[in-house]
Amino acid sequence: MKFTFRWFGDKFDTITPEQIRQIPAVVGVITTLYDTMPGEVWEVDAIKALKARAERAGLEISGIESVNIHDAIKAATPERDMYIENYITTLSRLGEEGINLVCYNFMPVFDWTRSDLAKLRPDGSTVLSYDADIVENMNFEQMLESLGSKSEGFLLPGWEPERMARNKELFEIYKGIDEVKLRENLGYFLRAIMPVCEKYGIKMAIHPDDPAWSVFGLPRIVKNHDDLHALVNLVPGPCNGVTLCTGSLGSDPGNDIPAIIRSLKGKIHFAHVRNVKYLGYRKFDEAAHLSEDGSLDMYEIMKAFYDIGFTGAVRPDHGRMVWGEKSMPGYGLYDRAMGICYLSGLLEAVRKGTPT
Ligand code: DNO
Repeated sequence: MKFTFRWFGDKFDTITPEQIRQIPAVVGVITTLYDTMPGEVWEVDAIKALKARAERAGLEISGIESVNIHDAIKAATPERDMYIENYITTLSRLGEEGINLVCYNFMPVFDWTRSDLAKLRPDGSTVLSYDADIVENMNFEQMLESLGSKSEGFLLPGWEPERMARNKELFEIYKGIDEVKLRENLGYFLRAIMPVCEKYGIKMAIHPDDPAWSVFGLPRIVKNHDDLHALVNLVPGPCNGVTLCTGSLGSDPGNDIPAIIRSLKGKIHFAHVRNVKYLGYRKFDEAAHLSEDGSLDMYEIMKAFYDIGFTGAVRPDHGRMVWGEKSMPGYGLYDRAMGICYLSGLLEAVRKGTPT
């Protein structure tokens, strides 16, 4: 397993690669060109500059999260082939730079959702939180407004402002798209990009839907064990795999995360490891990474990754906001750095406790 840390680039992040370099065990960043829009072709010079920036701090680019997918591809509108061509060009440019891991999602219109970005905990830290009673009593615009007002001026990863401005039009294009159709569209996309992925050895790692259920009536197809297996069977081959995000899948207590990890041996290309605390039906807070702070057994999770021989990139995921830090919601330095120390400690314990 290779420990990595998400970094949004000098222009958007409060954290520097030099700081990341000092977190024990971290060898690389997971990053993106955060000011490109879904569908845009990435400039070669911009990719090279990003890589050089990470390398200047002694880090590699371990993967891209994300090369976002244009809604025309997800909804199969007439422009989808053009956007797929653009995506292929971007992949080949990344491949030329030796970047061989790409995380993406196939959630219609928007990425992850929460009802609160800074819920106060008894210890004085704040966390991202989801309460279905709040979300289901809002329409999409109200939710956008509410998240925007709570983000303290920081961009929300995955919520591109330009895309959000088109949200009405975007909801329209998904009329008539159910889960079956959405999965077909994903298959069409994956079949088209697999040749370039195989040429460069680029592992495509789909991110699960977050939370793991449909929100605002939009179809969602990466929620549980069966969805993940449908995805890997959709297009066989070494480059089609998953991002095993314990927090997204873990939002549904019906998902047995260690069992899902074991069932996907060889198909997990990337891991996001974090904890969640269940508060009731479709209600949860994000927690510190520590098992006892939430509802997931983090030791069993790390053991499952170890047992299947997972050697790919792993990163800590959303942290609490602690010690007065101000940063993108979920993406402060301190709690994620604590998280990575804990995860690498668990891994050492698993490794030493497993007979060879
Ligand atoms: C949230 C992230 C997601 C993830 C995308 C992948 O914090 O885990 O935004 O990056 O869904 O495309």
